[in-house]
Amino acid sequence: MEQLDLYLSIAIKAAKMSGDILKRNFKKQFIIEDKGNRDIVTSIDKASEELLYRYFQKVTPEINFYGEETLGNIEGISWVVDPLDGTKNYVHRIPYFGVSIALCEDLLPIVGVVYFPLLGELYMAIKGNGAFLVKNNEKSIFVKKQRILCSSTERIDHCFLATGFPHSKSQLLGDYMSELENVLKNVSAVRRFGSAAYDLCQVAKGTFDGFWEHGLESWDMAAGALIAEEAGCTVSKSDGAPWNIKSPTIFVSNPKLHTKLLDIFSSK
Ligand code: 2AM
Ligand code: CA
Repeated sequence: MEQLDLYLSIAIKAAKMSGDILKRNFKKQFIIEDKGNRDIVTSIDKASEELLYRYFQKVTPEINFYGEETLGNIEGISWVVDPLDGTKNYVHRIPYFGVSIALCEDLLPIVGVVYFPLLGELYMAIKGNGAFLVKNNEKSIFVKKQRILCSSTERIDHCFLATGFPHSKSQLLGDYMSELENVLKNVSAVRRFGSAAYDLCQVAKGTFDGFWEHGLESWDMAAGALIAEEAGCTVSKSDGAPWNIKSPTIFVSNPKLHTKLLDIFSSK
């Protein structure tokens, strides 16, 4: 087995274990703490990260670990994880949440897994090998691994986009609102789900033609960005320059639309 295949299977196992924690506790009572800046963390985010940390330390002690709740070391080769992406959805019992796991080398993802346990969808990619979706059946058994591809929409006025608000960074709001106004005047529609990992996987699957957000963190997008790229998307910063997991802005779309969309963003 190739080394990256091995790391992918480790990431899938970790995502399933973490996803089980998220699913099991979804309807239960849990502790909600204030992180400041109108952000929150639950005892389930923490339990999921603890599990991921322990598992990765045990099976890949040679690899660094960097998670949203405990941080760590992102340099060199590192697991970059969001133990619960979509915490506010989770707290409000909305099923758009999941666990996001990326293996990164020098700030670029090379393996990515995102699992949405209530939707029964697990997305995965290895750099250079395409992107895949595996679904759960009614008995929670994973079936039907299928290759996923981005959309082929070419017309801006047909374009269906996802975005996220710069919720915790209010200094970004003014520019974002004028950008959003310009986008809304040009595209077919814009949706906002509250989980960057979900948005990115939906662009990878061709549901959305593109996604953009400012003020993101590495754990929000590392795995989803690789999955989108491997599904054929172009991933960049908003000026078209190469993206990495420390770029706070991500701009993802099918390649036919990318330059046209960048033009709309730069003409605000
Ligand atoms: P989280 O649930 O892991 O914190 C980018 O939008 C990320 O910010 C989302 O994936 C989500 O990650 C978090 N987020 C989204 N909307 C938010 C909001 N209104 N307040 C705080 N965090 C939010
Ligand atoms: Ca999170």
